[in-house]
Amino acid sequence: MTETVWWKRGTVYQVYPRSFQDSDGDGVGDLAGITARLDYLAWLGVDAVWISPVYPSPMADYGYDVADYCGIDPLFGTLADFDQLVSEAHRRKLKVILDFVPNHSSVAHPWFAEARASRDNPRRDWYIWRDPGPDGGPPNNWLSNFGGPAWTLDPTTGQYYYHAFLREQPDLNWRNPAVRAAMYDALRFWLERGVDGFRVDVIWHLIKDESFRDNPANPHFAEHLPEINRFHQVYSADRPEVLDVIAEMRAVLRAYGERVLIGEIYLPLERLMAYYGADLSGADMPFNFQLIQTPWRADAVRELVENYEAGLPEGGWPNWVLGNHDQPRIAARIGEDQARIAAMLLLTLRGTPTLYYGDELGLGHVPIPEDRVRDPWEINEPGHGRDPERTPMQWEPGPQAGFSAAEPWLPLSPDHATRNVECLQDVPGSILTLYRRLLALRREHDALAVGSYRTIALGLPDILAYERGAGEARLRVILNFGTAAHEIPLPENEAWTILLSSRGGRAGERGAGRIRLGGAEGLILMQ
Ligand code: TEU
Repeated sequence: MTETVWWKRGTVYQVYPRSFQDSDGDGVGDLAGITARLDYLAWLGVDAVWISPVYPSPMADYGYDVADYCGIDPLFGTLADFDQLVSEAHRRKLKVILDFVPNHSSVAHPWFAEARASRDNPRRDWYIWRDPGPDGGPPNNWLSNFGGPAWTLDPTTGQYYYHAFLREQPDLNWRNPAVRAAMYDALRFWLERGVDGFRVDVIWHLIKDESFRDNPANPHFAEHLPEINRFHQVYSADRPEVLDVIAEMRAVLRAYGERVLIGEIYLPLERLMAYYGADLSGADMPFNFQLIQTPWRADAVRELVENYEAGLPEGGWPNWVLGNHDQPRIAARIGEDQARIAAMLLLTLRGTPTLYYGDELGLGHVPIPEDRVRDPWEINEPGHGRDPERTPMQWEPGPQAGFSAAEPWLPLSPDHATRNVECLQDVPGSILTLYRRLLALRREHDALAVGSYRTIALGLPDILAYERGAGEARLRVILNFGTAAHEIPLPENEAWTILLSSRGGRAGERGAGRIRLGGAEGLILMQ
């Protein structure tokens, strides 16, 4: 039971670089800022930092529109700053994972400038061009994830180009071997600089239906949903050939040893599992967003964990995440008390956990005044914006919470004077202390890091309980999703010691048999 690959044992911490730490006083976070905060990440006890895109970009989608796959945007710093970040991270035994955005470039990428210049340009086929439909409109019914049609007519050549996201984000043609070769070279560029892996953006989108068939209507579409849900995205994404591409990508990484490939995949469980690839040739970790998508109830989460575990291919390594820069924050979804339970769940389930910066402070939904909206999705489809979960990290009680010397690009949470690292780091019962303690326990106990998982049936609807085991060691996790206290019936003659309570205190408490569990309390017990 000694899984040694770092990304199986390790925990990942996602940094949204605009919002972590500003070092040059322009109100936007940058690479030197992240470097300056590496000691914090080491103190917290994570193993890897995943950085959302920092490539040169017009920032139509805040970096997810890349104009050069082998550079750093001046807003974030220089390649020298990047190298510095990697070496300082490695000095602290932290891995660095880059966000790679291969599905689409920016319209400002020189490749696209060439491609759009003429129909016979050698780069034309690097993107996806189609003649107008019979009525002169878009070639098919595919929609943009950010609202409106996914096709934009380019007047120079009279053809439409395809963009699964903004019109500023034209999709690359991954059926073209030259595109693949260029993108694999870009991966090597960063691998050579010491990057430990990639989180690959919308990896399930890379290949589209060869004949561009219309997507079928979704009978469950409701007006409150983003427009993209009008159709099932069965032809515009998740095509079987994408798995060959991912296997090629993975092979590029493997040539450099233990580098990890994490794929961003929003698909139902059965399809998600396909992305481990035949004989595990695919993504090392197809991102598992199920905790974000499942209602926060003990029975629902229990079922989800069991289904996920059961659905894993032989040898496939699990992973879990509670939130990211596209999703309402966990504390906003379920409240801070339950966010603590969620932290305990995330860090005690079997599989690699990914934390989203600020969740360790219990950061919630930050209201964004109309004149400060930044996310283009919010502008296209009000109500779906992602700014509230992208606000600056809160470091200290002082001005701008220590994030910047200037007004930050997005507002701070109104509670930043108290909800910040400095105020919470030494407080025994704080959520930050809880996260740190959980991360430490994961390192101390093989049962948590790499052990087996088994649900414990207690017959209490609000309680989720499970056992993690490695060798002789057994740990029990008992999580109360409700507000009522319970006496938990454990076998009479079984002694236990509390390792951690989600509310603080109680560590070291011993007993046998029944144990008291407070409302909204989570416990880790050692047998
Ligand atoms: O997100 C892809 C994606 O599918 C989400 O936008 C999703 O549609 C939404 O969160 C609803 O669940 C990735 C990046 O994470 C996102 O920030 C980018 O905007 C997008 O790709 C385009 O690159």
